[in-house]
Amino acid sequence: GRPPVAGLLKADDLACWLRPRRRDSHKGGNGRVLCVGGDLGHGGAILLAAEAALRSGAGLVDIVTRPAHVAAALARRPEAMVHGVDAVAEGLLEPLLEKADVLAIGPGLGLDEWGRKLFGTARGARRAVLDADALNLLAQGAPAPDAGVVLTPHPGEAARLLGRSAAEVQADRLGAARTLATRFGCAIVLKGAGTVIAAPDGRLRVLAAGNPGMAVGGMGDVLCGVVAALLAQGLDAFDAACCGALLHSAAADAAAAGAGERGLLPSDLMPWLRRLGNPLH
Ligand code: NPW
Ligand code: AMP
Ligand code: MG
Repeated sequence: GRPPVAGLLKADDLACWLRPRRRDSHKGGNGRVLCVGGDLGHGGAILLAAEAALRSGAGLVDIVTRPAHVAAALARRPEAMVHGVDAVAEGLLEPLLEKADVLAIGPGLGLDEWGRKLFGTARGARRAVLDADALNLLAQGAPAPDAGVVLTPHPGEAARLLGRSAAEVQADRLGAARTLATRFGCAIVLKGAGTVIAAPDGRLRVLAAGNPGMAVGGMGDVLCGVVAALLAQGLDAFDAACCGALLHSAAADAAAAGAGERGLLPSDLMPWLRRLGNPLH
C-alpha cells in the first residue's frame, strides 16, 4: 500500500509537550541525566550535551569524561557533577547508572578501548539516548541497552547502522528511518535538513524547522542532551524524540533569526532552549 503521509512538526507544536512545571516540582522529579563521552580531542562534545540537558530542564546532570576535561567542564558549568575516569574498571559506572533516570552516551566517546568499555558498562541504563560513537559501536555489533532507547544518527551514522552508503540513506530518508526503528526497536531521529522521526510502530514525523546554520560541529551533541532531558522529565521515547528534535531546531532558528545562519554556534542555542522550552499556554 501507499506509505503513510508523515506529519509535519512546527515550532507551535512545542506547547503540546512542554507543560508548565508543577508548583511543587523538585530536582529529583525533573530527572537525573548521566552524560558519558568526551575522549581526548573531543572533550567539548559531552559538555555541550550536558549543558543542553540542563537548559532543557533536567533536574540533575552528571558527566563521566576524561580526567583531563574535568576542570574545563566545571569552569563552564558548575551545575554539573563531573567525574573523571581514565581506566574503566568493572563496577565503576554502576552507582551513577543506578541513580540516573536517563543515560546520554556517545558524543566524543571515540571507538577505542576507553569508549568501548564505557559503552559496555552502560547496558543497564533504564532509558538512554545513543548518539555519535555509541551508534558507531552499535554498528560494529556492540549490544545496546534494552529499554526506552532513542537513536539520533546523522546520515553517515545511519549508513553505518544499515550497511549502506550515506547517499543511499539520503535518497530514501523516510524509508531509512523506518527501517532503523523496526530493526533496533527504538525511536529514531534521522538528522540533517528535513529531520525524520520514526517509531517501531510505524509513526513518522518530519521537522518543518531548522536551518543550514546548524551544519557545524557540536550541533548534534546538543540534540543528544535535549532529548535526554525530555526523557528524564517523563516523555516516552517517541515524544521525547519529536519534542527534542523540534525544540533543538526551533532554538537554532531563533538564534539564527537574530544574527544570521553563517557562524551560528551550538552554544548559541542554550538561551533559546530555555526560552522555547517554556511556551505560553
Ligand atoms: P561527508 O563525508 O561529509 O560527505 P562522522 P562526526 C556524513 C564528535 N564531535 N548529509 C559525512 O559525509 C562526535 O560527537 C566532537 C550527508 C561523513 O561521512 C563524534 O564522537 C566535537 N552526510 C565524533 O566527533 C565537535 C552526512 O557523516 C560522516 C551528513 C565524530 O563525529 C564535532 C561524518 O560523520 C563532533 O560532534 C548529512 N547531513 N551529516 C567537539 N567539539 O568535541 C554527516 N554526514 O564520521 O560520524 O564524524 O559526526 O564529526
Ligand atoms: P551532527 O551531524 O551530529 O553534529 O548533527 C547536526 C545537527 O544539525 C542535526 O540536528 C541536524 O539535523 C542539524 N542540521 C545539520 N545541517 C542541517 C541543515 N542543512 N538543515 C537543518 N538542520 C541541519
Ligand atoms: Mg554528531
